[in-house]
Amino acid sequence: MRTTVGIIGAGPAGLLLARLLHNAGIESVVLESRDRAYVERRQRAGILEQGTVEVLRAAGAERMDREGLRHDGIELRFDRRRHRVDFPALTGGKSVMVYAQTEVCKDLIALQLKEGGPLLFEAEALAVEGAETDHPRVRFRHKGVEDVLECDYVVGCDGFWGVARAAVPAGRSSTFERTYPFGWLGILADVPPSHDELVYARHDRGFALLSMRSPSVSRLYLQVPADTDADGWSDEEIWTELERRFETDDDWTLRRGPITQKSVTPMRSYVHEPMRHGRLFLAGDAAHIVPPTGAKGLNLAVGDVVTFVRALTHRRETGSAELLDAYSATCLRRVWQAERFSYDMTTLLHRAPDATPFEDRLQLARLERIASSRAAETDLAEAYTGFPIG
Ligand code: RFL
Ligand code: PHB
Repeated sequence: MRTTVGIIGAGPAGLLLARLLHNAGIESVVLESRDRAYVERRQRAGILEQGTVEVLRAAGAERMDREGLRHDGIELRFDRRRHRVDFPALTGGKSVMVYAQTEVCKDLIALQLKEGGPLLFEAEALAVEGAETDHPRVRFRHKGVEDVLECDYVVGCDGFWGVARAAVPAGRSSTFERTYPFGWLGILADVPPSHDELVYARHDRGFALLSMRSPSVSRLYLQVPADTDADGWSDEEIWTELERRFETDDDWTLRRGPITQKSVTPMRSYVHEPMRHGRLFLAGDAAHIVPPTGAKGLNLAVGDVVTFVRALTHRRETGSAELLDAYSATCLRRVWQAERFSYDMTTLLHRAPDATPFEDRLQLARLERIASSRAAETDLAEAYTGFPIG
């Protein structure tokens, strides 16, 4: 098999990349180790930055505009108080959209199968070879049979556990990492969201987040110890703990409903530099991970693939490899801003197991600062709604 761009992974990064290349008239083949149902059901991100919405809209994902929910703010909850951050007022009109990653993937898969290049499910990449030559290859196994995909470029969109990153020699790369001593217990529940915007709560018992998937489905998270088994929490215990952490001095109440899914996610910050080795490019979670508190992971993946497509188009139109050569540095500037913001949001809102009373007071002072200073609040609103791509 031969193609121009070999794409490993059909998460949001790989699927969007295939679509953008198709729209630019560039051939690609996508290899995905899992089956279609698995990719379409994996519960993850919920928040799209305005820039991400614009990219997806231009790519042809039109259902998003019918079913996505535009959000103009979030609520910070601490000390039994509520503070709303008004995005458009602070950022000159920007907002975000609640539209689940599952739906983004369904839309892009449907488009690709209808009019794009090959998208192979149950095709596991085994290794990337020849990244330093003009003819990189991906060795893969499709439904039990081994094969080779010959390419001009390979883009590793295979997430944190993929194989692409391993093709960069250890002596040529650096990694920067932090793991947190807690995770998130996430649930989906068949109950209308108890608030019309997301609520990020800091509580002495730990962080809690109220999000949603639609006007009738809630998505909620609780900070739990990193090694927690989701099945160790009964539905009753989850609702009671959520209620405690969201408690306010007014008459706000949390609506309960049947829990349809629960799982625990570890929290990590991670960056692999550089994001390119020869003709192998890394994009999305394959190159970097942020803790989900800032809602940045999927949005970073979108920025990476947009940057790659711009660079490759520039190369084909002008003959200049300047933008391809700048790919890693261009992406990393935005990546590190998202790393910083996600770290700040995480340490602002979570309670570390060994937190001292001094640190508790500092967290409250940081929150108080955001609630009382337009400058501090604007900093949060700008980062949350997204930094420009490129
Ligand atoms: P993905 O989604 O992990 O996709 C990688 C794909 O590669 C496949 N793969 C392989 N295929 C072939 N051969 C191999 N050897 C392969 N190895 C792996 C995998 O099966 C998979 O299909 O990476 P991608 O595309 O870079 O997308 C990144 C996002 O998924 C991720 O950053 C976000 O989900 C993070 N995230 C959030 N991001 C946001 O922007 N906003 C949010 O609100 C948000 N909330 C979240 C999140 C992530 C969470 N979890 C579970 C980690 C909330 C949570 C709880
Ligand atoms: C989600 O809806 O899954 C979600 C929303 C905001 C976050 C993280 C996850 O910060």
